[in-house]
Amino acid sequence: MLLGLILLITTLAACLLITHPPVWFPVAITGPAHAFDGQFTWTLWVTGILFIAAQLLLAGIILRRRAANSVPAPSSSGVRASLLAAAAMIAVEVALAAHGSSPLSHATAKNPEIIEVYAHQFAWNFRYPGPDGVFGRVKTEFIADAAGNPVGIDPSDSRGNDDVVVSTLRIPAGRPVRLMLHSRDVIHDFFVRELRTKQDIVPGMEIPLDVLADRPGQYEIACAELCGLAHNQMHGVLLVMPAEDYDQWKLKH
Ligand SMILES: [Cu+2]
Repeated sequence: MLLGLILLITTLAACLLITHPPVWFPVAITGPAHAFDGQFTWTLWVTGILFIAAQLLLAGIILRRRAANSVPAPSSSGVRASLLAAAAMIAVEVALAAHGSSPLSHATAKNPEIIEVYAHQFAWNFRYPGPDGVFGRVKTEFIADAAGNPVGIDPSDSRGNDDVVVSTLRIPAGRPVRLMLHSRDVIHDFFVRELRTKQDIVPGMEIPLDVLADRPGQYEIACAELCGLAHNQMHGVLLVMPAEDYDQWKLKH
């Protein structure tokens, strides 16, 4: 009786979770993020229905055995049915995995706007190439936070004179952007919940991350790699601006 009740409550809770889902995630702002949410909903429905079916089957078997008050010997047809059910489950899971692989594979954007991201303990900096459209050379020896050169722009390279280094990441909505991720010190991780993306940033490497945001707004950039004592304070701001506002902002810098 108690077992039946527990089964009933868990099945009911599973039904409610599917029919009245809580707000699982913050708003999605890119195509892959929307696809991620779609995949999550698919997975929840398919596995939820399988779970409920399994619970009902289990409850039915228990009640029948209790009524008969006996435990019959395993039959070959029963074993066959179990194997078939297991094979069906595996096929469903493989299909789900195959369906889910496409949201996670990002298409490479054509002519993206390039913005450099520099992570260090425990802050973010972002570099834009300025009016000339070319980034100046950077060298570790020129890194000087107090002097306003947190990314180490080489003063002898004139291409870097107009580079813009800021602590808020501004990108235009509706246009492809390629973030080139750099670390000054240890491994960090660029994480914006609304992008549904986490990307490790490894010192000595330049890692591209394509983003095409479709919704203006202000979002949090968090470091998702434990990178030191003040890791929890390593926040940044991603500002997705209407494209015209973004162009205006660039003209002023
Ligand atoms: Cu970090």
